[in-house]
Amino acid sequence: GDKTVSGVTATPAITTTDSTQRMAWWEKARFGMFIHWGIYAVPAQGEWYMSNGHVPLRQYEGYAKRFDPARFNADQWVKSAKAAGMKYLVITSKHHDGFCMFNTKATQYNVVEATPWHQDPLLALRKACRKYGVRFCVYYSIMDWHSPDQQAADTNALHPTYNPTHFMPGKKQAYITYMKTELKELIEEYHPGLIWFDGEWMNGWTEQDGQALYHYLRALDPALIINDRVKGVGDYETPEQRIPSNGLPGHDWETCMTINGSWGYDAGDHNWKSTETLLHNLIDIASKGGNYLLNVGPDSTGVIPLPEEQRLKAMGAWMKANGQSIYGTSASPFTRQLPWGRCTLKSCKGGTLLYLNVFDWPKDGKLEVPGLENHISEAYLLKRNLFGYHKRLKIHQDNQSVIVDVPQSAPDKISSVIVLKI
Ligand code: FHN
Repeated sequence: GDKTVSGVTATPAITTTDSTQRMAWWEKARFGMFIHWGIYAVPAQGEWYMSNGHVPLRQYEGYAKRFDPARFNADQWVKSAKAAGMKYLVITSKHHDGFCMFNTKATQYNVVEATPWHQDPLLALRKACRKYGVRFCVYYSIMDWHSPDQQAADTNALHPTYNPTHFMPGKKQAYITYMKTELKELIEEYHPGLIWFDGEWMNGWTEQDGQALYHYLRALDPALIINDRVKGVGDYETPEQRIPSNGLPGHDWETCMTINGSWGYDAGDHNWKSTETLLHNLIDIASKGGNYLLNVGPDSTGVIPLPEEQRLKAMGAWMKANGQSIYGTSASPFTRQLPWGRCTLKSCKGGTLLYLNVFDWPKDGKLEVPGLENHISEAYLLKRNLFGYHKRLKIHQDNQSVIVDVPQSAPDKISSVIVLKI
């Protein structure tokens, strides 16, 4: 509902009536794990290597024969996601290279038949997600550099460029039938909570094609969430590697981001973002009413790189103590950015909770909350003391602001949460 505190207006995550139910779990989740994993982990130069490296098709297929991830452990991946505070997991079922990481009957170019490993990681992950209470979801690329129905941009060149492909003459419908076969398998055998489309920019794929595919999938599973990259339609928007400065009011949206600079495993990319940056991103995104889909790129042995695991663990420690300021919240009611941090909002019995995530703790012990008249019935630190109690805080009105008297030192070095009950 629309919570108006004088001078500020809540911007609830508005969705159309028919999608409210469908989006409910996703809007509450706020935080998910993206996984880019495929045979591109063998050359270990990222998921675009086939195109960027101008690798001829037959040579690239050779990486499938070398894909044998002996250390893969689905439970370990899902437990890492859960421990980080992530509520859903989106894994690449088929990236642009066309290699299928699930046991599809639509092509033999898949992880069970074309590798010496002969295992289905998506089946294992779906089971592990069910076991640990994480929502299993899949990524699927419309652009397909391996499909005989699509053609690389320039096959005459010594080293063809694969992006963007276009349909071979008269083959578009054949490819759509191929996609529908695989998507039906994914829905009926792997039961994803959402399908994260990508590669919609290939030549010849139109908004009408996207809408037709969306409705075909909607008929197969009315609860299935589908992102906006199917083209021309979608249940939520997907800004990438950036946070829209004012969020996307009136829309569901999710920022996806890498921890280093690469989605798929790149052995040479050590440009890891700090845990502080990642947590501030999560808090900033939630304060704007969005979700954060944070990516890991496992290597060819089936292991998530240690720097990524370490950051996930550290984020989980913060989320364990402060997650209620993220989960199930909606965007900040303040019409302008707060100088010291971010705010999220949650309805509660008898009123509204404002969660103030304070990045820059006031040196003078006075936290000013501009534009908030004094409707506050309670103020306390979210962090509990040894006896399990929250520390209550004193407040007073100062013109158009509320001043909260806070302890001299910040309870948490990355972000400390103060709760105001209105
Ligand atoms: O080309 C892909 C890229 O490899 C990666 O999958 C990202 C993730 O959002 N999507 C595309 C680039 O926008």
